[in-house]
Amino acid sequence: MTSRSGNDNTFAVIGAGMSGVLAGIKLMEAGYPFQIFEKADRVGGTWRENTYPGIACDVPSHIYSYSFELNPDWSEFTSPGSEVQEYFERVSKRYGVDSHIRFNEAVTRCTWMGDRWEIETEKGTVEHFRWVIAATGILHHPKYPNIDGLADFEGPMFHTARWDHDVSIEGKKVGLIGTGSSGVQITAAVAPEVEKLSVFQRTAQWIVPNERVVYTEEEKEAFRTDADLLRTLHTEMSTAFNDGFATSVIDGNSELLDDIQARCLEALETVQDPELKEKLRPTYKAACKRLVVSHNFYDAVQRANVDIVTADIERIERNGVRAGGELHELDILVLATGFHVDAFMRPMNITGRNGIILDEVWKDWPSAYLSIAVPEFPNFFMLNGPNSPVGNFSLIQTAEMQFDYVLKVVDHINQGNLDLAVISQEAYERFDAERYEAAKGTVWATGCNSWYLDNNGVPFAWPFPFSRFRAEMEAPKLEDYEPAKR
Ligand code: N01
Repeated sequence: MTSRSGNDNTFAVIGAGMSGVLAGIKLMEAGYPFQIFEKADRVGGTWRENTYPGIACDVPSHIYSYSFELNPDWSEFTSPGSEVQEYFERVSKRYGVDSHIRFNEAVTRCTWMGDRWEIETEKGTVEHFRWVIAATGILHHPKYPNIDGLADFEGPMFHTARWDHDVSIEGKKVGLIGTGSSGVQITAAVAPEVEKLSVFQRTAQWIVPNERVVYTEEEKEAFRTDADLLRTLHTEMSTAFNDGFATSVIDGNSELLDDIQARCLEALETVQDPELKEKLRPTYKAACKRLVVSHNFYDAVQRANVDIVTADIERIERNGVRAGGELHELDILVLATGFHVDAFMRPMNITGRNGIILDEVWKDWPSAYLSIAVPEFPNFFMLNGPNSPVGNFSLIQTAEMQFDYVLKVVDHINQGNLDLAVISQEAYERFDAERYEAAKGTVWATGCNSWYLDNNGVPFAWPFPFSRFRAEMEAPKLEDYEPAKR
């Protein structure tokens, strides 16, 4: 058996967000040498980049934690983004991952050299690694809207993931394009600060009302002193989430989704002005688009200084946005217009076996066997890659399970059973065809436009139950890997 610690067993991990830090901790635990490449100067990924007012986790914090590092100190049921960022920074330091991270060093090229990967970074360094784990995330390439005149706006204008904290919004006329999770959180947070907020809503959203729960000092102390209490809470929340919501979204006719929609409608009823209420009423099934969770959006939009503009945007002008023939004058324009969710590790140049280029393989839409592996890209794995359960389970739990899968495959190869980990074309196509069929029965395919859809309008997220995901991750089907052809 090859030793795990040998130099020829070195991993390159790309990205030091939630899943890259996780990979570092787990590789260290397993005794594999590794190097993490991070384009920015800090860990945290999406939580480092998204600092907009009101940012908070929309998944309960006690599930949005590593299972091996539960956090008794979450301040709220769904804690602010800055706390999530601090959590990742703290955990990365505590486990000694930081010293393995090459900050400010984006990977520009990965080329398969026949028995290892050659990795080049923006600094021009070229190194070789036996294994690559791409932990590059999904929601990190800002999508700017294709609206006439975007460049003509003369005031400050920025995407939500590039919030400019040097610009004060206080007492200003602010325009906000987009009402996804980011737009909704921003609306609630900035409405009391600004002179006027014009929210440009193209499609009404289902808003799930949540009560704001702030943990008391006594509760946090109990979590600190009673590890079982915290562990039980984590387990109960995860089980409820995976057996409940995660199961309902893959069944477009689920009763639970009807219950959720009823709760959303009740919340919508709190909007007093009938005209505004109708503007905010969605015309598709709840959870078709990703549900937006908020306890204060409907309060915010009923303020006298907030205007929900549903007329089509015609163009952006020097001093505002023209919609429905009317110019909405603005000092600042915020683009809450989402992300390019099909980019993954790109624009990195990734060339696999036989000179096959990933960009070519993914020219229609990215896909991967079990969201982890792509044929012709040996020893290359992804965490939260294409077809991952982005709309179903906790992304942290997903990444942990995916990592365990990767380690099992790598160990299998190190035991001399295979030369390389190359998923077979047949297994990839079989999985993809099954996934594609199953996707059509999910709530995401019930007739709405959302970032869950590929270019053909078919949802790309994991369309099977949690039990299948767990089974696939716990026991890799090693027969789906090719015998090596170098
Ligand atoms: O982006 P989105 P997001 N003209 O793609 C509109 C995660 N997240 O940043 O619905 C006018 O959801 C677009 O309109 P429509 C979470 O997974 C997590 O809000 O397509 N409007 C939509 O309203 C989330 O789902 C958290 O008609 C245009 C909006 O922009 C994901 O990130 C917080 C337009 C885009 O919504 C993405 O959320 C925030 C145009 N040309 C986000 N183009 C936490 O848990 C787009 N829109 C912290």
